[in-house]
Amino acid sequence: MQPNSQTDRLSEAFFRRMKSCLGIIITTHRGPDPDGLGAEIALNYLLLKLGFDSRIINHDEAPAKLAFLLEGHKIETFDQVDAREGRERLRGRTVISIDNSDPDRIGDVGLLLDKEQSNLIIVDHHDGARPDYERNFQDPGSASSCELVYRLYESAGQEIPPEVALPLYAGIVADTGHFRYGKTTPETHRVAARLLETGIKPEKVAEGLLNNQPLGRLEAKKKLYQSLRFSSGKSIAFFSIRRDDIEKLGLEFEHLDGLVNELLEPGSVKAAVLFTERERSRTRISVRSRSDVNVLGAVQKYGGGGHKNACGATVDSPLDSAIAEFIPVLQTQIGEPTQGSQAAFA
Ligand SMILES: [Mn+2]
Repeated sequence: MQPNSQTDRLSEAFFRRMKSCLGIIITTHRGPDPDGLGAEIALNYLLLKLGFDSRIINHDEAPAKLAFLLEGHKIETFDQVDAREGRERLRGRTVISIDNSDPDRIGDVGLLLDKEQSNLIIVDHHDGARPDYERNFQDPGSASSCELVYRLYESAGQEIPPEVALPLYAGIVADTGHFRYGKTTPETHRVAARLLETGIKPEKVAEGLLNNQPLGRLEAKKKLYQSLRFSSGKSIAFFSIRRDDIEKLGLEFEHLDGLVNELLEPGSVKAAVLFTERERSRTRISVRSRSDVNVLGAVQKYGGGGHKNACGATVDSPLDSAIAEFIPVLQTQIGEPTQGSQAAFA
């Protein structure tokens, strides 16, 4: 994001709204990722420093492999807090949803929202800002939520200590695909540079994000590539895996993160899809595409969301029907001829 008067105005409005809050709960989408976690940690640190009553409560526990981001920081789950303190005591607090504009994706933390969701504030960079944009702090032009939170530190004139710089940097690295994706701007690099100036080690972040996988991920890759197929015009590559196979390998679903990107390695492939069987009649569809190919519309047909080149949806269909239904939709979305009555894929 470019530092400009609009974002300055938005961050001013953000802090103005904070002033009337009795207490703050920071949360992120289910299945927390490095950007959501990094931005939560940094925002919570900032709000505490400014004297607010703030804590982080997520629906899901952070994945174990991201423990290196959480060192020295406290993130609670809704279940833990509910069991210990009772959810009633948390009512009336402002809920800040980070890296997520959809209240349905914050899981049980959404139970703390009032009927009109008037105690919800969104801090997010995903495409498709909500119509009540002014109330929130959203910038779809920003490469990451961590960059947005960095802007809040600047507006507040606060220094970023290394233990906060590390998760922020990790979120930026993760959401820009290591500074490769289209939303990576000069400002992204300037922010990253300032974070590195705190003395954090980029190799620690890279190893934590990339080379910290369980052995089973290699076995999962073998399974995935056995299932590799292409659309009839060969511009879509896709593979799939069953829940059973993931469980047998002792993996969680998030251990497959990033593998779908490998399918874009051939220059002729425009879009890539990973189908994951979540339950017998529930399938997760993860789509990636080349920078000039917008695939968001295809997943939005199924209530999904994300970015134009990286998005997903969860559908109530068994794995095989999800594949049979979605590939022709994606073909149409990217303009690949569906070749009349011919099968959509081989
Ligand atoms: Mn993000």
